[in-house]
Amino acid sequence: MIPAGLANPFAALFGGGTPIDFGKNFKDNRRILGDGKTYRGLIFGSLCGTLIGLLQILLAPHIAPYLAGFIDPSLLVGYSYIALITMPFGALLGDIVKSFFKRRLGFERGAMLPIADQLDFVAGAWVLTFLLDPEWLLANFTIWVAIAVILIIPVFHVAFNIAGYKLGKKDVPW
Ligand code: CTP
Ligand code: MG
Ligand code: K
Repeated sequence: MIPAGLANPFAALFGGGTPIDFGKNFKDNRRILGDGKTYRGLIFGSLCGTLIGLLQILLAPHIAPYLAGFIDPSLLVGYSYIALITMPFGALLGDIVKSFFKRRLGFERGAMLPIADQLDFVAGAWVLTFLLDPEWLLANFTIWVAIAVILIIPVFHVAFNIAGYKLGKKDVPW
């Protein structure tokens, strides 16, 4: 989940420039996606997420011996090179789909839409990975992992958004 969760903060850090919707409006005369969804954010956000995942794979054999005895081995997630790409890329696709619906509901770019803003990336990451590597997703993500992820996310979401605001990378602290 770390590569998926970091994709959006990295998009905020390196994003900007040409918006994915090229500034165009939808039938309702509102932006299709808005200026908050850019090609640079999508590309660098997914790329950085994948690099973080590679780093995890490299570090895992060195960390695992220290975890043995402390945590239930069934909680250790094996890796998949497909998921390494689909988790962060899917996360940002989920974020884009959410923005499409946010615009249709009349929310401006950056407006807060609780729950959707926090869970968009989880839905996107899991759906895309389910489509391309269902075996890995179903083998590793039990209901308990899903519950843990959903409980932990709001904490990180708040922390990262405040950090992004303080760094001047976000206009609002959410
Ligand atoms: N970002 C980007 N490209 C993406 C996703 C994010 O450039 N594909 C950058 C944008 O600068 C964006 C910031 O990361 O403003 C924060 O992302 P997010 O909170 O997802 O976007 P919002 O600005 O809140 O826009 P929206 O209301 O559409 O979610
Ligand atoms: Mg936002
Ligand atoms: K988001």
